[in-house]
Amino acid sequence: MNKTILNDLAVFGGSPAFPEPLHVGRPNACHRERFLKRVNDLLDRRWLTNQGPFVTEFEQRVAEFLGVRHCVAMCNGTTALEIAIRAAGLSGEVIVPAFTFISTAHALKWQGVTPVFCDVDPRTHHIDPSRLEGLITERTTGVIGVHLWGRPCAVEALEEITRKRRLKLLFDAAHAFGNSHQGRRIGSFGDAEVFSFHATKFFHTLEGGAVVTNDDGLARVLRLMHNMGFSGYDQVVCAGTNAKMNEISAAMGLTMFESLEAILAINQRHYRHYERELSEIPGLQLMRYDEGERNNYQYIVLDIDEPKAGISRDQLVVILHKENVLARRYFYPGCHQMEPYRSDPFYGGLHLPVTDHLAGRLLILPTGEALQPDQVTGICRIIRWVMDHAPEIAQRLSKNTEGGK
Ligand code: T4K
Repeated sequence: MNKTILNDLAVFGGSPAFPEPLHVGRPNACHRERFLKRVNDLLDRRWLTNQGPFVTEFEQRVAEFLGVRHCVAMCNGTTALEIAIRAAGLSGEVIVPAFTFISTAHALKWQGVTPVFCDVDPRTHHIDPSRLEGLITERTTGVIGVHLWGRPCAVEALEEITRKRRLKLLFDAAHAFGNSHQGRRIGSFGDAEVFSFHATKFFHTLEGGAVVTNDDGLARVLRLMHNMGFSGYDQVVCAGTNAKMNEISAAMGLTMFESLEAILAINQRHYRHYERELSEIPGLQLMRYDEGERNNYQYIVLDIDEPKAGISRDQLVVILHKENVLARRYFYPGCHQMEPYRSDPFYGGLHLPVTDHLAGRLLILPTGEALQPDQVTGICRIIRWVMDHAPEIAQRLSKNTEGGK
């Protein structure tokens, strides 16, 4: 793992530091015996989906855990967003950040609503409330804030603007399960909040998601819409789709709850480890969490300031990948630079300087239960070594790229 000369780097022909890839988003394991026991139970019961007992229990656990009145469990986070959008009656235009996973924008588009991209605050990486009002038109019906990296976005400012302008407010809380804002768990802000329980989330149900809300009327519509509008046998009261969570996913969710504290402790330990190892390196900054709040620490976000670091984020990603550290460029490029938005004339001339700036310099490192402390040490050792030799490495990499042209 030790690198002493440039040629020791895998990118220049050396051996990779790790024999197997280290992934961002490697699923956390649950207590296998308890999960398999639940799977056996549901098979014995022959109740596999359609609001089975595990889904009902899972919904109750989530609602209790978050301190919210209603939880409707769904088959994934993207569909949960779509249903929240429909159930809340969003139409026309809805304002969202472009610095997010593409699902946030696509969920609107898929429902025939136009996402209007707002730039983000460079400090928080969240939708910038000071830019919001300038984007509101007579077609605007709502705002979707994203608690990116699990850090709460400007909840109060968004609530104030949307209340004043009579707009709906949803939150994409895909990253924020278990986290808090001013001591209150994320989940009960706005009209509704949406979680993802995808396998790559620290708390998962294989695939899965949920919409949570304190609004009884909205909860009723969400429940109808996620099951084809059925209100009982042979009775359909509105248009709907099939977005139900199945019993195996709920069994996984219930089992994950039993490991939640242990996984949070591992994530926090890894985060502190990275913090110790990567502090005071010129040009590198590890994103901080508000230590006064609950945090799931599921994203290790590193900011690379190329002029100070002497190497670009993209060069560092190439180096790490060759060493079998599959760091990710979340969220590059911003949604506005992806199709169908990029070539849609509606977005012609759209300039989101902060989004583009962040998308060009952030890097996400592996964490989670599958990662061992000595692997964190190894990842940091490579990064530090690269930073110590950044100008020479960057120069050689650019030469190689030019030579390859
Ligand atoms: N809103 C936001 C803000 C989101 O971030 C997301 C999802 C959503 C909404 C939508 O929720 P879902 O509809 O997904 O429930 C991943 C996840 O697929 C996605 O859930 C997540 N955000 C996003 C941030 O990351 P990719 O395309 O980067 O994932 P992928 O397939 O490259 O997986 C990451 C790594 O994990 C891989 O390198 C390998 C490893 N892996 C993955 C899976 C699934 C495993 O080792 N085992 C596995 O089973 O999107």
